[in-house]
Amino acid sequence: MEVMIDKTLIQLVQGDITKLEVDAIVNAANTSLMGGGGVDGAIHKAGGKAILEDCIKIRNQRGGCAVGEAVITTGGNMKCRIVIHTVGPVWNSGANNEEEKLRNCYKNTLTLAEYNQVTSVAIPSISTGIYKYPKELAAGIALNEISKYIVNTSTRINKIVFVSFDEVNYEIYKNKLKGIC
Ligand code: AR6
Repeated sequence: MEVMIDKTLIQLVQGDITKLEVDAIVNAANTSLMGGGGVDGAIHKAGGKAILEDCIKIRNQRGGCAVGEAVITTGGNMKCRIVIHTVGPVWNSGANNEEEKLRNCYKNTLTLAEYNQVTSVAIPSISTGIYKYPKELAAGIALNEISKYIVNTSTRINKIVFVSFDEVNYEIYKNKLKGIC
């Protein structure tokens, strides 16, 4: 499924983000930036050691990446030019400002993408795996933040791909996107 919001194409895709031919892909990392499971593990595996080397440099410079923030590395062996690593909140019943933190992930990711002349970006469903953010809520936040960003900025990002690993999440995104068109 795809729709236009202003001049930006929004696409929904089900599959493995590491295989996509886009300028940048987004990683759901942790504050250490030293890799992990889920999409983080898949990205480090597919991208190779150049990604970890960049992450180590960032750690040495600024001690990692805080929740809601985003940092950039090479795409290594993948087709994308860069990886934007953002750290989502761990779900704690919504009692710990999780929504604001997740919104910041999307805002800061797109701002950093723009700053690095990214024209197309693929984004997984941040926090909805190991960090257990409810998928429905997270998809609503993702689509809402991205639409706001497009409408409120004169963005040069011409394609944003939301990547769902599983069908359930893909259907959730599809229904939410229909709701905002
Ligand atoms: N392509 C696209 N989406 C994927 C892929 C993939 N290859 N693999 C998983 N997903 P998660 P989090 C989906 O757990 O919840 C790591 O250990 C997955 O189905 O990767 O933010 C980090 O180091 C889910 O919808 O990230 C952190 O410690 C979404 O990606 C922690 O997990 C996010 O799931 C971060 O947890």
